[in-house]
Amino acid sequence: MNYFLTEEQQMIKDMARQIAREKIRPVAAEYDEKGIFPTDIVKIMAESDLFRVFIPEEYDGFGGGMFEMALVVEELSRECGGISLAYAASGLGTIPIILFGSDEQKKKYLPRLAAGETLAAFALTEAGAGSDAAAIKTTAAADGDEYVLDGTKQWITNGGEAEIYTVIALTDPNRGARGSSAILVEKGTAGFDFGKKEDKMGIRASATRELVFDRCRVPKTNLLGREGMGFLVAMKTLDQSRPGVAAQALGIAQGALDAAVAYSRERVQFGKPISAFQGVQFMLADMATQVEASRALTYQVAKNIDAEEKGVSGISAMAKVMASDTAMKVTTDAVQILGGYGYMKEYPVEKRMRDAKITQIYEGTNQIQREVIALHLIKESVRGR
Ligand code: COS
Repeated sequence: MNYFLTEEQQMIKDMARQIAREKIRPVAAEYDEKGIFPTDIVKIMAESDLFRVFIPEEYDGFGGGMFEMALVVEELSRECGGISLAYAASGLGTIPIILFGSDEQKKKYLPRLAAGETLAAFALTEAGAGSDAAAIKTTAAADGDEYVLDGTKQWITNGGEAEIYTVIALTDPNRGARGSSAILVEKGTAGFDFGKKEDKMGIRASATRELVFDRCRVPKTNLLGREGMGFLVAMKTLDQSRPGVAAQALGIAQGALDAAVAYSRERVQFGKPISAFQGVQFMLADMATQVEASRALTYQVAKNIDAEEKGVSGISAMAKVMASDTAMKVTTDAVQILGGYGYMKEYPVEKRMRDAKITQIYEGTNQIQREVIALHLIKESVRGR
């Protein structure tokens, strides 16, 4: 379907597609199997200016937004949902700086992120605080003109690889969600270390690590926004970033659909390519319809976010739910169409099924997304809209 991209958006999409085909495709299976972080591909993305697309022009970006980021993430994810995540998770870590950073903080960090010299990461989750994001225990105690961080963050994407972390920690542990703050911490700061690297089902080329803070001192000037705004920073960041997960899911689904269509034309059974059988045709038709519907919703939601529409939590959650449930369904059906071959590592669909699964879980489980959508609906109804 034609989405009437501007010339610049088409160029961005084409550039991401080219990198995906020429650089990611040849290494995707190996990086997945060995769990290799794609430092080399990140460098190529940086040289091709892909990290600039969602950063404001005054900080060396191209001035686009979530829509441009989504175009890139989708194309990269068509070849590998793990490698694309180094890019997407850096986007997630950059959003709070764009939304809540002071001019000084933006000047310090955004040009480096735009150039792709360094990656960012976002650290909210802890062992006991996943869906219940307000249950975090990591503290940031004020001491003179510094904060002293103590605690452990879990499952942080780009952990160990990123240089800049937005960490949500309690500056006032007695006030729960309202006592949390968002604080920037740089890799290399004394008292900031990395725990074990996780061995995952999918997205295996991406780095998922613990962040361990042990009397880690950072200047108070690293605070994003004001003290007590941490939960708001986290929620607003996730409202913006969830279409990014949708775009990743969309790319994974499109890649699986492409593989299933191609295979169905080549695989001959009962004297005909299996694409001639209605049972397979109906599956492909449903897969394509779900992918296109997810794309339309994801693109539109990203555009609404970029237009600074208020109250996007509901539609942002819808895009994430729709695209990630689609990715799970489409990748599972692609494995079915490839049959026994689909189950084998030699063929590139079982990996897509493994990669798709996380998109229903992270940046808020799809159960949490449905809760967000329902609450939005009810609030709108109370307001009589
Ligand atoms: N934008 C702005 N404010 C928001 C908000 C949003 N999207 N969502 C909640 N808030 C505000 C609420 O309005 C409320 O403010 P007041 O205290 O002034 O009334 C405050 O934040 C607390 O909200 P609520 O009571 O709804 O918080 P809950 O603890 O019940 O949690 C959910 C709400 C479940 C939506 C939240 O915890 C969440 O998103 N969880 C998933 C976290 C997640 O995505 N984790 C994945 C890891 S991060 S990669």
